[in-house]
Amino acid sequence: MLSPKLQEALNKQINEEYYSSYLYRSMVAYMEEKNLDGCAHWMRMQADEEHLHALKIFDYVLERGGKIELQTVAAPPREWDSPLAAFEAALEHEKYMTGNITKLADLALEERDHATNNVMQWYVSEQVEEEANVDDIVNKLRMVGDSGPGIFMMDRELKTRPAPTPIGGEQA
Ligand code: OFO
Repeated sequence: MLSPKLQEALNKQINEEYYSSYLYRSMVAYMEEKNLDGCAHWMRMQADEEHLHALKIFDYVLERGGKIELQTVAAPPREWDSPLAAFEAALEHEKYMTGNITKLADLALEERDHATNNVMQWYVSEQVEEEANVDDIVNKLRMVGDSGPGIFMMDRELKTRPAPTPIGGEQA
């Protein structure tokens, strides 16, 4: 059985993951408006992945006999100053999410709930990968600057991002 504190924190994290998905979905729309198909595709894959992150915790809470309490998902921003600014915002957001996951892993240890800590370790590794991926894109976009051909190449590269693997198999 989940402790009340952990149940509340996991429900909050479900909301954070849904917000992440919503944020990236908003970035999809922004990139589409800029005719950056590859950037839009990358954001779409990220939004789908965050949705899977929410579902993984959702299913875990149910598996532990916990109560799901879905909350209102806040509206994300709709505009950024540039595609680079959107990716910078994505990087900041992932750092924020890493902080949330770390707190949850700490709480699981405090509550001596090793099963929840185990699930959180999956998210810890996932966050390392996500931060590294977005950081790489931010660095490349900074290098490219205003160069049209550079942005064209980057956009083409981002279009190759594969879809996340659904939960149940080995998840992306
Ligand atoms: Fe990228 O945030 Fe989920 O965990």
